[in-house]
Formats: sequence, structure tokens, C-alpha cells
Amino acid sequence: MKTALITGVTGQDGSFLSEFLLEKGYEVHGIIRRSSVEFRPRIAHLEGNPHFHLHYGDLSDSISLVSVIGKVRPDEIYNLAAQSHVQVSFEVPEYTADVVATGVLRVLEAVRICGLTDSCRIYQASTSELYGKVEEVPQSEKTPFHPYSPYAVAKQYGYWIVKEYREAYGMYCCSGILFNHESERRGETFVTRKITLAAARIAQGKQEKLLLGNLSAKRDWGYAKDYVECMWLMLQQEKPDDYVIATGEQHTVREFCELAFRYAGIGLEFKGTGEQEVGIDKATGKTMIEVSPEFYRPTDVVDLWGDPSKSKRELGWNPTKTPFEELVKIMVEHDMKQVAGECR
Ligand code: NAP
Ligand code: G4F
Repeated sequence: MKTALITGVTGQDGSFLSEFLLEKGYEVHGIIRRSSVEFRPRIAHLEGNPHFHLHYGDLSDSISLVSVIGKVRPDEIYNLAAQSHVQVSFEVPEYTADVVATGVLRVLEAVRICGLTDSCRIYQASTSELYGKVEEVPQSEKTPFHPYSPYAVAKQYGYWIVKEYREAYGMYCCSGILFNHESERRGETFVTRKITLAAARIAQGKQEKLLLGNLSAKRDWGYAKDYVECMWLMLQQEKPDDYVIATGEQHTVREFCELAFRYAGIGLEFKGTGEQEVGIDKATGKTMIEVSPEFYRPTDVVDLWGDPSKSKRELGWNPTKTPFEELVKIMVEHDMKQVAGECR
């Protein structure tokens, strides 16, 4: 039986990855932070499973990492923990750098200090945000990076330090350059979940309008449940390497809105441009979506589109297992039920 340690176990990806590894027969350990609220909704259903174990720790605290890694002695580490919100990284840049950049170094060093350099395989949650102000479309493993936020700059350090430890110490460590992946467990302030929850609330008369930022931003959106399989596949190869994980399809925020509202029973039509653009209910003429500069970023990444050829070829992964339309449907159906149980 293999042992895996997941940092960021309470997050969207950490929860799906825990389920995936438990199904594969792993002993799964996760690092959690102390919080004033002890309920962890994404993993509550796993707590109590005898093969699922939680330990307190923090990516900003080397002692806790050395202590947990030394105790668990994992075969595989999945480093998913991060201050993962791009817009928030402009507000807390120093903290973001500490956790998202130096945190990766702390994990790698903890593995060395614990004498696991040759035995422990490490997955680093890298990101398409590295391409930032994109230098080519679509983006592959060969596309130059141009990070465009404090979060992306910190992730760039994580990417290079992983490569350095692979080359300097022969460690089996990989970066998965994952494009946006979403789900019914996505944090509620990321644009997709903000839209699906709002569509459900508006359809049920519990919200008047949705305020959004850049409607023209384009993303390559996949389903998070499919993407965690790739994290595992990367650690099962003969040699460590870095891989782009994406669907190879691109949509705007505006298109995501149209589809989500359609699944919620509202036909949308967009009119106007820039800050004057509005999304109108075609049946009633009522404004459902407005643009608010509050959600603009000092620098915004607007053209992410991944080329998953290498992961298809070498990992045998199917990038369109869950097509875009299906992803949006899953999220809206989930949120229609969630919202129906909410008080007004
Ligand atoms: P998420 O839902 O925001 O989860 C982040 C996780 O990190 C949570 O478990 C959080 O714990 C934990 N965390 C934050 N700061 C920490 C710290 N200082 N010490 C220990 N744990 C800490 O993120 P996600 O969407 O699952 O993404 C997983 C990883 O993939 C992240 O590294 C993200 O940057 C990266 N990524 C995500 C995407 C995407 O589209 N989802 C794409 C590319 C890369 P709490 O619950 O205590 O806050
Ligand atoms: O949903 P988002 O906040 O995701 P973003 O910035 O792409 O970051 C996510 O994906 C990355 C992978 O590329 C991860 F590394 C990262 O951890 C995170 O998971 O924003 C998507 C786009 C942006 O261009 C943003 O400007 O949507 C635009 N947007 C428009 N209105 C909005 C809003 N984003 C948010 N969060 N909220 C809005 O109201």
C-alpha cells in the first residue's frame, strides 16, 4: 500500500485527489491549517475513514513540514497548498510569495532533511498563469513564460525550484502546468462558480444581479475531477517531467455566463461595450449582469488556451472526458440544488 501526503487537502483539488487516491488503495495523509471553524466541507465525508489522516501544518512553517513529512514518510507528495486567488495576490503579495514560492522550497528541503530524496516523488501544482501576458497561442510546454500577477511570479519560482532540485539532486519532482479547472467544489469567488451560483440565485428570485469584471477574458476550462488523475499519472512515469494539462478549447467569461444562465432557465443577450456592457434576460428585458471595475485587475491574463498534446501522448490522458457544456451543466445543477436549500 502506497502512502501519499497532500498539502492543500481541504481545497477543490485536494478533496478530489484524496477520493481518487483512496479508491486506488492509498493511505492518504493531508495537511490542514488550524482554523476557528473546524468544519471542512469538501473533505467532511472522508474524515473518519481509517485510511485518511489529517495533520496540522502550514506551508509557511518549515518545522511543521519537517515534522509531518518525517512522521508520514510518504511515497508521494502532492503540493497543492497555495493562496490560489490571482486578484487577492495583488492585495497580499508578500504572503502570496511566502506560501506560493518559498513554500515549495520548504517542502523540497523537508524531503531532503527527512532522508527521502531518493524515495519520495513530488507533484507541484503549477499553473497556466505562468504564460500570463501570453507570447503565443495556444500554449505548450515550450511556450516562454510571462507571469502577470504576484501569484504568477510566485508560481514561477515554484516551477524553477522544482526543476532545480530535479537536476541538482536527482529528485523525482514534476510540475503540472494546469489550466483552469472548475467544479461544483470551486471556491465561490472564482469567476465560474460566482456565475453558476448567481445564475441559480437569480433564477430562484434570491439575487437581483451579478457584477463581473472583464467579460472578454478567455480561459481553457476543464473539470477538476478529471485533472487530479493527471497529477497521479505524472508520478507514475519512468522519469520525472513537466506537463501541460488543458482541454485544448477556449471560451470567454461572456460565453460561460450565457451557458450557465441557459441551464438555469434564463436566455441571456449581451449589449453595449466596456463598462457599459450588460447581460439582459431576452424574455423580460431585465438586466441580469453588469460590469464593475471593482473586479478588474491591475494586469489581467486574457488569452489562456492550452495545448495538451504531450499529456495525451505520454500520459495517455483524455483532455475532453468532460466537455465544456457538461462542466457548466454539472456546476449549475449542483448550485440550483444548493441555492434551493439557502434562506433568502
Ligand atoms: P483552493 O481550492 O484555493 O485550495 C487551496 C488549498 O491550499 C486549501 O486547502 C488551503 O487551505 C490550502 N492553503 C492555503 N494556504 C496554505 C498555507 N499557508 N499552508 C497550508 N495550506 C494552505 O485551490 P485549488 O483550486 O484546489 O488549487 C490547488 C492548487 O493548484 C493550488 O496550488 C493552485 O494555485 C493550483 N492551480 C489551480 C488551478 C485551478 O484552476 N483550480 C489551476 C492551476 C493551478 P484552507 O482550506 O485552510 O484555506
Ligand atoms: O476565475 P478566476 O479568478 O481565475 P484565474 O485568475 O484564471 O485563476 C485561476 O486559474 C489559474 C490557472 O490559470 C490558477 F492558477 C489560479 O490558482 C486560479 O485557480 O478569473 C478568470 C478570469 C480573469 O481574467 C478575470 O479577470 O475571469 C475574469 N473575471 C471577470 N469577472 C473575473 C470576474 N474573475 C473573478 N474572480 N471574479 C469576477 O467577478
